[in-house]
Amino acid sequence: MTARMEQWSFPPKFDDGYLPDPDSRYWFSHRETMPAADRDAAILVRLQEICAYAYDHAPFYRSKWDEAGFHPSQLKSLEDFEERVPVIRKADLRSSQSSAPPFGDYLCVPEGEVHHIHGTSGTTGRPTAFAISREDWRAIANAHARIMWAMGMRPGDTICVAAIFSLYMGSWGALAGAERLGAKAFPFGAGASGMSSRCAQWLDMLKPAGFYGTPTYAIHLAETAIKDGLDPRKFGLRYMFFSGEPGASIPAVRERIEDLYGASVFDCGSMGEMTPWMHLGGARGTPGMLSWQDIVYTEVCDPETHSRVPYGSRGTPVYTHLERMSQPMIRLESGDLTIWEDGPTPCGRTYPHLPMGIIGRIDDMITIRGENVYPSEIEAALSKTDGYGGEHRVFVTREGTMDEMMISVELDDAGWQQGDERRKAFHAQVSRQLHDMLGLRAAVEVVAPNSHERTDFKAKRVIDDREAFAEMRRRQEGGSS
Ligand code: 8LQ
Repeated sequence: MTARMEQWSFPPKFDDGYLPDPDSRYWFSHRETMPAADRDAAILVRLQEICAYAYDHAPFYRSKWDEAGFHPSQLKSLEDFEERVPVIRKADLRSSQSSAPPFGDYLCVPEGEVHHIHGTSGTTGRPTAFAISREDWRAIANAHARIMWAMGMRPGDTICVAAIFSLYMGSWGALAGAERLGAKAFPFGAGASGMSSRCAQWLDMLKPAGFYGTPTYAIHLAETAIKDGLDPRKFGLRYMFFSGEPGASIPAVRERIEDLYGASVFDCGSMGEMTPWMHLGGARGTPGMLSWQDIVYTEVCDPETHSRVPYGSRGTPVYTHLERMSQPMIRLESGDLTIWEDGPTPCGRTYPHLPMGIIGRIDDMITIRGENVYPSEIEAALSKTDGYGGEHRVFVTREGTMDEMMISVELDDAGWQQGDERRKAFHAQVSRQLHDMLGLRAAVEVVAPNSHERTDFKAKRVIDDREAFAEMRRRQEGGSS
């Protein structure tokens, strides 16, 4: 069966001139639609190759696996992989890079082959460097072009990349895919002051078919365009694909963006480390995201045991690269939360399916009076409320021994103009929605449109000072003032 899998080899080799038949909905029709069990058999062989390769080239994996009593020759089934191969965490990568700088002892190619260096933002501790070889960059471009094809983008389409061009892999990954697809790449970027107005102006001029950014930014950009007297629906966008944060798989947010622009919205994205990060990525006809298992083998696992949870259940994705040679990630624990369903999907692909996308980071879950809630669920509830002005903030604090939450929500312009009655009604509506959808009783504040700051990157809507509070209390109890 592997004989019929298109461009499937180890090390990966791609025909950079290849394009599918223009009428095909699939880039690699066999790889995408083959029986899942046959694909799993091919994945097992690839995992054996990748593990042997990593064991030979990366002291990082060799020492971890020796310690865990695993040797690649023991890998006879996907269950062996799940049971015997320990997960790795971002902290392991950081510590490997601090003891073997700059790329860690999991760099499996000579440093001379490194073609791009990217990395994490490093806002929490030491940043991690991603060293991507030339061949891996080609693999990334090929994978992304393939997934963008599934969303409906075609050679010749103009694709605007409206995300910051820095170490962030989002913008660069979208650009690499657009280039490989034979699209007209339009790397507008983001991040400098005044760029949103100029972006709206360029979109109005160029009428691109595709747009990439974060969902938060797309909403901000539409608001900016409208303020500048432009109609985002006249940009002529047909496909908008998003990564970096929840939103594109939250129905009310997706509909809001579709409505603002008159375009189809697709969700994608896993982690910078896992580039080609579009391996979790949407396709025309299937809501949410697919897990493109022949690019990155994803297991949705119990966060404690790291064993796969049954389809239909919640768990955390654990990722393994199948088409990367420079810093292959083998069982990287994401710390995110999702639900997976078995394929096939409405688009005819036989991959597992994440109908709700990624719900959020497990660590971001907030517990208020025994109720657990994710920030994306609050966003979903507010986005469904008539009159929602587009931004909100969630404040979590500790009063006495109780955690308290307050949600500050913008009312839209039309509602705000209507005065007190409407504001009160909106307040009641929001409180009811939060209670009915999430079981939450939170204090609500209604504020004027544009009260909360907008961003061109990933939104940070939760302000949680419980840790600072606990920290202060510990200091006080420890006797220092
Ligand atoms: N994260 C990323 N994509 C997400 C999505 N579609 N839905 C919900 N949460 C998502 C370069 C790509 O944009 C991927 C990326 O953002 O990589 P980062 O910067 O390493 O951040 C990874 C985290 O962003 C994930 O663990 C998710 O929590 C979130």
